[in-house]
Amino acid sequence: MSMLERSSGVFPAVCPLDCPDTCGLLLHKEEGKIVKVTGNPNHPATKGAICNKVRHMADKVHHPERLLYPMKRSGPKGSGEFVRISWDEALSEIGTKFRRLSAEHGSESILPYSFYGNMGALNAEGMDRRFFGKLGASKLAYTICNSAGNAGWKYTMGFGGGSSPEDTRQAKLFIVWGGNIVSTSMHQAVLMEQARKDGATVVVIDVHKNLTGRRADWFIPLYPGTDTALALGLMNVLFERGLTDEEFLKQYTVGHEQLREHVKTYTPERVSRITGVPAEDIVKLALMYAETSPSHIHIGNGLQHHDNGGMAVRTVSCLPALTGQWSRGGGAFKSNGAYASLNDEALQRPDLRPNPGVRTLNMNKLADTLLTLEPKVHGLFVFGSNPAVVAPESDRVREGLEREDLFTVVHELFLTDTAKYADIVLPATSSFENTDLYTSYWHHYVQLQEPVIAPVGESKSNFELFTLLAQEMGFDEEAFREDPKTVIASALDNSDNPYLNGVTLERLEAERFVSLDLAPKASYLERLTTPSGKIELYSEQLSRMGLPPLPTYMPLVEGFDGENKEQRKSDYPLMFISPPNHNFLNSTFANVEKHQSLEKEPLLQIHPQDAAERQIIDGQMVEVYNARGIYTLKASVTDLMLPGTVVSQGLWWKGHLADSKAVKGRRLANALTSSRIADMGGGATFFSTTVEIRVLN
Ligand SMILES: Nc1nc2c(c(=O)[nH]1)N[C@H]1C(S)=C(S)[C@@H](COP(=O)(O)OP(=O)(O)OC[C@H]3O[C@@H](n4cnc5c(=O)[nH]c(N)nc54)[C@H](O)[C@@H]3O)O[C@H]1N2
Ligand SMILES: Nc1nc2c(c(=O)[nH]1)N[C@H]1C(S)=C(S)[C@@H](COP(=O)(O)OP(=O)(O)OC[C@H]3O[C@@H](n4cnc5c(=O)[nH]c(N)nc54)[C@H](O)[C@@H]3O)O[C@H]1N2
Ligand code: SF4
Ligand SMILES: [Mo]
Repeated sequence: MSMLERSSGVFPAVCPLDCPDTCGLLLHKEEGKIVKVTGNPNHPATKGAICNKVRHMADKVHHPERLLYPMKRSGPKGSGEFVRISWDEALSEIGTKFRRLSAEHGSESILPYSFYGNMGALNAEGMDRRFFGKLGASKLAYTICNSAGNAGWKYTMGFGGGSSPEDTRQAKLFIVWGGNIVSTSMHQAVLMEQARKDGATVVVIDVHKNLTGRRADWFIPLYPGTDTALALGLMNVLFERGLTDEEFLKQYTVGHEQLREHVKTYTPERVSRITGVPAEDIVKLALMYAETSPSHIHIGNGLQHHDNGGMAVRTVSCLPALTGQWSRGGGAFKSNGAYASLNDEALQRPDLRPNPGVRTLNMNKLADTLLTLEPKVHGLFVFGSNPAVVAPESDRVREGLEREDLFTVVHELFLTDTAKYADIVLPATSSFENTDLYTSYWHHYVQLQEPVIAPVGESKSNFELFTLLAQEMGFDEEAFREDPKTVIASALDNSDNPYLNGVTLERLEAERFVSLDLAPKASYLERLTTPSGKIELYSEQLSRMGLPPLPTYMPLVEGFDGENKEQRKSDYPLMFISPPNHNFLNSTFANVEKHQSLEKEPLLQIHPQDAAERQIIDGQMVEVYNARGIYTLKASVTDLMLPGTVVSQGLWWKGHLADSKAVKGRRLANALTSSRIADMGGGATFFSTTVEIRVLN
């Protein structure tokens, strides 16, 4: 009997969330329902420990507000008024509309908008890519998360993978740079603690003393967007004092002589003025980095959500080369996604697309895409994402979603703020109702999910939905009839990726989690895929793009550093940082009572000095505002940041205390953020945001 057929029992599963850890789970099922979620103790990397968010996942899967059937809009866009329809009606209405839009405006007037609400390869980037490709829709650039940082890493290192989790356990110096791993990658935090027990020093570099910073041996606060300068200051000390590994530099890097000259201007004194980090601390950290081996730098997502975010990650990722850490058991991590890269040609079938040259639209620009882009987008299909909450410039995104001439379909588990703007809402299964393949962008195990419970209500997986829509559109290729396991087998068959050797569907079925083949990792330094095949301290590629070829500090477009205080006299003299919180996952769980109660309510952390200047007292309701919008929430006066920076964690959108009449419509962090594009990779600039604050009257 399959797991699905057995009404009770404990069954293996995979955490589907967009989190590096990709935990092995156990689902406890009684009478066809999941009653409890625990960690799978047999998983080699996550070892049975899971976070609090997912321990309460059963509340989400069987939540009374889950969408159960297709619906059609019956009130104004955004009102949330819908009437039930059948799947047949829904599919036929979407098909009719898509055919008409293609005939009248061309297929590029249709845009799929999705992200990784479910990380499964088949549901997040499989059948959907086939369908919208064959349809000839506009392509989406998936840039909202880590694309600036990943690009920055790749200009330096080429290959999109770094230190393995197991290696970080050996570190004697563990630096967390712009990340909050206690909340966002708990198993990496466990390895950090184990390393510390064996004598490692933990340093956290952040604009805000987050939960990870509070555990650090040394917390180093800095001004937002100044990480490049800090890393250049460290390089200055390393070169000036002869602390670099010259043998390593000669053998494995290009551009070290130019870099040595270039960093002379980044003296600790100058870097101190820019970053707010005392000059003696810059020297101390450089000496610590030179003298401690092995060392590990965990590069988080925070430093790259900035105008200069690509360069920030590029610059930090040069550091291990300067001290030869890559040959001493140390290194750095930004993402390990590339070790497990699948056969995308087989999975996504780009060959089905009739118009390969069609435009690609940057998802960070959704507001402009809906409001000003020509030729217009007339059809929007959203799944696995909640852009009305998570995308920058949310007031304008919502204005775009209100367009009467826009046909919007949203496939979701819940009536999110985005779904409220849909013409057609379709119910989605949770990942525990599907078959899917999961890789991790942190550890090295591939996992299989098979259905444990039946689809709730009339919900359908993304995979099934797009096969049905393909039928509706009359797409008769075999690619739209393949079953999930066939697709998994072909996605794993990737001759370009030696790390996938021996990872097969059959083994996954028998073993559930299968390790990548790590033998090729022994020649990591020979496998770098930069144009020179070496670590590129100097990058010709960047030069050709009009960016500085050597790591170079560029001030934020919107924002200021300690050297550039004039801008602080502007209308918006504070920097607003809105990183994830502990109990939500982006906007997921923000509508589940358990998770809300753990977070209580949105808070604005403001420094006592900034609060005093504005006569703000702890616990008062305040309005954070700029030219883009207003966010109303409660002030929490604290010195966890340098003066000039304010922080609010979590993407709130539903049912919290601040969601009262007085602040209606003013409850979104992203009302304040800009949709400017970062220096590299088309990345988002959420944290390069300036604001002013007043007491709410
Ligand atoms: N609990 C929880 N876990 C999550 C998520 C979640 O929402 N909640 N989201 C998941 C996703 S999609 C992602 S991408 C990851 C992200 O997880 P992380 O890589 O940990 O990154 P963030 O949490 O976005 O930001 C980390 C830190 O960057 C800091 N920061 C902001 N600007 C700067 C700067 O200029 N310099 C420096 N040095 N620091 C700065 C912020 O204060 C914050 O503490 O987490 C994943 N895991
Ligand atoms: N201000 C600010 N904004 C940010 C960030 C920040 O730090 N600050 N972080 C950014 C980052 S790093 C990211 S990655 C993005 C994330 O933004 P999103 O990708 O939008 O992530 P979530 O908010 O988790 O929304 C995912 C949605 O997918 C739905 N879903 C889950 N599984 C499935 C499925 O199988 N099928 C379908 N159809 N739907 C499903 C969930 O119910 C949920 O509503 O947000 C970005 N926005
Ligand atoms: S969200 Fe991350 S830490 Fe939590 S269970 Fe999922 S993979 Fe594990
Ligand atoms: Mo993300």
